[in-house]
Amino acid sequence: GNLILREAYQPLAYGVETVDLDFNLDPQATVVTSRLKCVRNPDAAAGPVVLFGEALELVSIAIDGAAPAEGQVRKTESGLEVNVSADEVVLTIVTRINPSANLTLSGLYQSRGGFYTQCEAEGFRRITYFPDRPDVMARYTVRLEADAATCPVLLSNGNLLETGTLPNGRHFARWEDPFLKPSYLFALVAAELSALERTVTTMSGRDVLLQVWVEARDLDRVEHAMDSLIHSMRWDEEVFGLELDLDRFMIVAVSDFNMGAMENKGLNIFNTKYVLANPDTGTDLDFENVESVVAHEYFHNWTGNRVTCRDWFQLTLKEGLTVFRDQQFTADMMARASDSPAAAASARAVTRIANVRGLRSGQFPEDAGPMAHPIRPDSYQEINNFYTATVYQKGAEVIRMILTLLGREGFRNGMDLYFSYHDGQAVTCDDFVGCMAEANGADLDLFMRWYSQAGTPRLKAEGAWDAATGTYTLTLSQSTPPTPGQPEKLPLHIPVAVGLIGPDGADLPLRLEGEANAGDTTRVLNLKEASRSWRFTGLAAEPVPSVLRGYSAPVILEIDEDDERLAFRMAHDADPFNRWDAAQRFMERVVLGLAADAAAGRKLEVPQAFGHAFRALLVNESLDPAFVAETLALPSEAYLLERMQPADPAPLRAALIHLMREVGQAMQADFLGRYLDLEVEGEYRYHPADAGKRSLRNLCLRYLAAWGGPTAIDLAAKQFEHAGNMTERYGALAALVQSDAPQRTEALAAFHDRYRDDALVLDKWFMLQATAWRWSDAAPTTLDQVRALMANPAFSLSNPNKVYSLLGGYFKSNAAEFHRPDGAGYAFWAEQVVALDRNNPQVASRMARALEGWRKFTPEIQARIRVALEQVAATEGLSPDVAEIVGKALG
Ligand code: HT7
Ligand code: ZN
Repeated sequence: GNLILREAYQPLAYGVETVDLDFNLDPQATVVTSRLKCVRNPDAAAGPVVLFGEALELVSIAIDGAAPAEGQVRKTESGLEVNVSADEVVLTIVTRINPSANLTLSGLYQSRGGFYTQCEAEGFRRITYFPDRPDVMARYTVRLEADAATCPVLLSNGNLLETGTLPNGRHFARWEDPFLKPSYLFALVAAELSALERTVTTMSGRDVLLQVWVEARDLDRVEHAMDSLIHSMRWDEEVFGLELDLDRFMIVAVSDFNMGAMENKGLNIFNTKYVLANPDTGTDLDFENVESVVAHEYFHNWTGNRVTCRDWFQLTLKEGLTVFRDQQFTADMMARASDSPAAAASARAVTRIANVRGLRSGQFPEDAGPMAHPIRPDSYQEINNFYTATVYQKGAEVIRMILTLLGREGFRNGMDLYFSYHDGQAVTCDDFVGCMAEANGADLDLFMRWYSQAGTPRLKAEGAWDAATGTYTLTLSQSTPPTPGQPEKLPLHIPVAVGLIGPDGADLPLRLEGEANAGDTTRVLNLKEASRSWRFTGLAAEPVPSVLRGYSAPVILEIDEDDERLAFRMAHDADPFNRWDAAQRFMERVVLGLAADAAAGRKLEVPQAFGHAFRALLVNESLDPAFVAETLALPSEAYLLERMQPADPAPLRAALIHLMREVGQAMQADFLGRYLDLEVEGEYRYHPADAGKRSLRNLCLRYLAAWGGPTAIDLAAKQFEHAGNMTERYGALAALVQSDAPQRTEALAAFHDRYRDDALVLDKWFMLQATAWRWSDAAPTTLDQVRALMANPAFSLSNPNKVYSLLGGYFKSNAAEFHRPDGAGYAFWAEQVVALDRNNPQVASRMARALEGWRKFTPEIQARIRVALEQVAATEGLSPDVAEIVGKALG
């Protein structure tokens, strides 16, 4: 494929000052007239005006109002080049496009009769010829004309200037965006929608209009998105002093969307999944996701829009930073609802745990596979493939480490400096880190390696106790495994938060050699070399180290801890994150041990020490239920496969099933006791305290259902029947789907009937069946079920949400079924990837990525996967998106 290199960046010879767009909207033949004032860039080498274009029909082009001279406009592989000699030139370009035939969901497309755009990363060039790069920032005006009956609402970025009616049942609207923006932030919507509206006053006293636009039938599900938007605005004002800069801010929900949402200036467009939620249709998790995605897109207004990326290699500049901001926001929102400092700390930890779970199951596999890249990649073939867990989640971890190094105030000062220097500009990650360093007089040169080195670093911690001197020496060593194109790795600057726990379980005040007094109980040690030791003095007895508290760096911690020590930290670690992590480590050890036994045909037995430690947490009523639920939930299969060498899904699944069954049975009375105690009285509200109870309650139900005794199945069926909200209904269904009891079929049918016309809820129904574990060999295979579900009238291969739920669920969240020994899962994968690729390469590529980590499996499994990868790779007319994934996988 065509490789784009970061080092090859060059500014364009001509930028654009103003853009005036006119859309005559029609499903099959939309005519776009674009008037561009192009201006020579004094900092760039001389050259033509470069315009990108894709899937466009050029109707006409005029240069300063006149027809071009012979040879003045040249067609290139990627668009047009216009040769001009003046420093300023006005191009008037007319193109014709067919939104109804655009199934890529990039550019201008149709969904349920309306028109919507998605321009990031390179969709604008599918609308009109344009220097479609983020470093070209311009002022936009937009005129929209459409059929008034089918598209009564006409929206674009910025402020509404004028509306009016026209002959032939048509109408128009004119919009103006007062801020400079890159083309990827352009948006329009023309559809039949209704809005929930609020007016709020910003910190400087301006009244702004907020609107959430949805189909009229969904108006009873938008309140939470609106509340989330208002909370986000307040938070950004309070924490970063950042205010909404427009008079109007709009969110629009659309059913067909490739990703979660898009931060277009003043006109955020969202996948319905991240807008719509009410107690009957959305789980607590859905409410949480809506809140964080609304916040994420809103926060982009400053980190992304006011200051944007110079080129797409800098994507983490806006994405890592904005994910970091939305994670901080969520933690604050969770903590705010707590009634004591300890509860607030636990609530924050629960947010942190969710973030780290996501990193371990989504980003670690990426870092260990053929697509491994630094948070700022050096090259790509298709930019759409680089909206990755590495750029987003690991990018957020890197920002979080900067906060750890500089402290709250220092970080805020760095942010302030960043906006003072770069507002209205398209910049690089060096610019951002440069501001952080300058504002704090800090040296972040070594830290910059986090931007250039791929792979998950291993951090080894070893302790040595000297009873004679009361000294504990902690040695930290680091190494990063090779990744494609990066055989050798250099040491990174790793902030390691450390505590020492005394024999009674209490944290010890820490005193490093040479210090006069003991200080805090958690200290950040800055590891900058391959290995270094720290000596803690003044200790009365050998301490238990608690390393990498709060997960202070995105690394894999290697520390030798026996079962007893893990149980001790599960019971006592004062850092709630590490307390959870101790439980995860214990579970991982037990599960991988059982998997090895299963592979060797040995009898499976859960170690007693684990049972005791697990039970102690289960029955501990003084702990936040949300936290307990996290500590008792198994690590994800995706993460465990990463830790298993070689990965083998079948014995792993046998181990997981065995563990859940045995624990469920052995502790049935405790699970039942907690289940009964945790019932939430009163009307549903989305509140962390209630959500935590529901979460632990549903977890108890899952363990009980895993055991499978008749009382357990009855309990789940009863919860399903009497559920007062979706969290309880879905929790019960998720428990029942595990069983082979007749109640499983009944509940699935009842759920389907109740929500037969509700696309988002049916996505859950598809997903649950695609990801279900088979608890008996007598049950029909999941592949047969997935195939059958594809024939359901509610399923559609052209709706990304459906594909992500059913096919994504099967390919990515059901390893044992997908990797079935006959290879039928892979043949199905190849068939679906190729079919999807004909219409929507972005979605196809996301499905294709399910097999990128194939080299971690046993040789037999690899041999079967290779066949499928080669089959896809050999397909004619493959998109660059899928070609890059399978090419790198095989390469
Ligand atoms: N910045 C947005 C990215 C996005 C996107 C990228 C490629 C193709 C389709 C897309 N839809 C949205 C989302 C975000 O990070 O906020
Ligand atoms: Zn984003």
